[in-house]
Amino acid sequence: MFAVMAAPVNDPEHGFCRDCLTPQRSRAMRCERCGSPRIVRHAELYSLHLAHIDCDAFYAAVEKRDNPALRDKPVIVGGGKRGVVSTACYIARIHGVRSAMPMFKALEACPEAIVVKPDMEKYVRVGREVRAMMLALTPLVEPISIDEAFLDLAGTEKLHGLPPALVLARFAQAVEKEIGITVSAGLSYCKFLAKIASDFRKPRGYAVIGEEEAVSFLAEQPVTMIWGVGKAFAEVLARDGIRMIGQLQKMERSDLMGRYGVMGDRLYRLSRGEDDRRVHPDHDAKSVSAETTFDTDIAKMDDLLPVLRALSEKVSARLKKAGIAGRTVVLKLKSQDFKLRTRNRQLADPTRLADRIFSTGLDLLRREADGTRYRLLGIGVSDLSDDEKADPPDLVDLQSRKRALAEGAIDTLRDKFGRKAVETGYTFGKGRNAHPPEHLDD
Ligand code: TTP
Ligand code: MG
Ligand code: MG
Repeated sequence: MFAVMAAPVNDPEHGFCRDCLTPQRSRAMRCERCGSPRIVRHAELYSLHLAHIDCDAFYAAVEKRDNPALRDKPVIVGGGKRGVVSTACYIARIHGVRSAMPMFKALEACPEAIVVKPDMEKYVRVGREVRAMMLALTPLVEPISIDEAFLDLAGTEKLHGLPPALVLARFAQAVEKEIGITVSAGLSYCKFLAKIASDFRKPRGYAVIGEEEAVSFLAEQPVTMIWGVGKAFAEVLARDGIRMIGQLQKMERSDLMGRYGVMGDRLYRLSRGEDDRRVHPDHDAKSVSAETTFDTDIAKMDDLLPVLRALSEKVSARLKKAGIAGRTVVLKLKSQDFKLRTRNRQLADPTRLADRIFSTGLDLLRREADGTRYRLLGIGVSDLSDDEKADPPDLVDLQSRKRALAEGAIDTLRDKFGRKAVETGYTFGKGRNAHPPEHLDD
């Protein structure tokens, strides 16, 4: 029999399949297309956009990827000087092995485990690869540790042609395929619950916590689920008879603050699912810069200038992409005899504009154009911060305001038609390096 009326294809209650990403037309247990049981359904599935992603048994997963002989074995990564477990794969966890456990205890629990020494360099590299894939989804990625980050996917539906919920599932698949490890994802309306959700169905998990259910869901959870409630504070709460978040929900803010100070306020808000912290893009980097080494050494200002301009634009593009700005402009020069010169200048406000980076760099460069032949030129900004306070409208300097507006217009055009489409006066037809090298080293 055929259904008389087809249900709407994107009905959140019908959900989609995490394996073939097909939106479902009914509430059947298995995917109507591929038969997979991995269906996600949730009333708020297509309206939530705050995600938390965390790799599963990260170090161990990387080791298994690189040595297939380990795949079906219990694996513990750790040892070294402190003799503790860094992490254990999920097979070893069945036997009770946990992070931070002394190695001898872990081996008592799981004598057949294979112990692998940590290779931090490798984990950092893989962590960066995962992060780069996140940044392809949105610039709003806030790394929390080597293997996890928050992502705000609001407003990315047009870009991806999919709502955040599906983008997230597709991302998890892509990481498996391209990097060879698995991740778990949590989707919610705030950071607090997105993080809880990603931990909820590990490994290869995907969980959704909506606004509607937040309070009732939290009521059933232990207080240790609240950010900042560690072992010691949980004991303080336990002494006051508070073990579950539901108990906090029944208390007044003034009472909680009277007892626990600032932390009381946090308990009050988080217990009720109130968390308005935004996702702040990566501020780990101490500076953002670009540099290039010339084929032949350059001394003339006319030849250095277009290169400086191109590099400033590159730095600016990166800052804009990451939603950050820098307050100190740093110029770097290496002379023919490999002597390094760095010069910097602090601005009144942080900037992300190519024009301000360039003109400040130019001032610094003029003093160094003393006939010395240079083999390398670099420009960057440090003192990084959010771009919220960057480049305030400058009423005194109308000229710079105009340039900032023009730059916004150029960015829009470049987004649309590519970098080459718009040349500025400096990068176009001046000096020997009129067309700066295609490849600008980092
Ligand atoms: P986690 O994300 O906490 O743990 P995990 O990825 O191993 O397992 P899962 O997320 O699936 O529960 O930490 C990431 C890595 O950080 C972990 O692989 C190893 C390292 N780590 C330590 O070295 N010591 C620790 O105590 C913890 C918790 C993690
Ligand atoms: Mg992890
Ligand atoms: Mg983690």
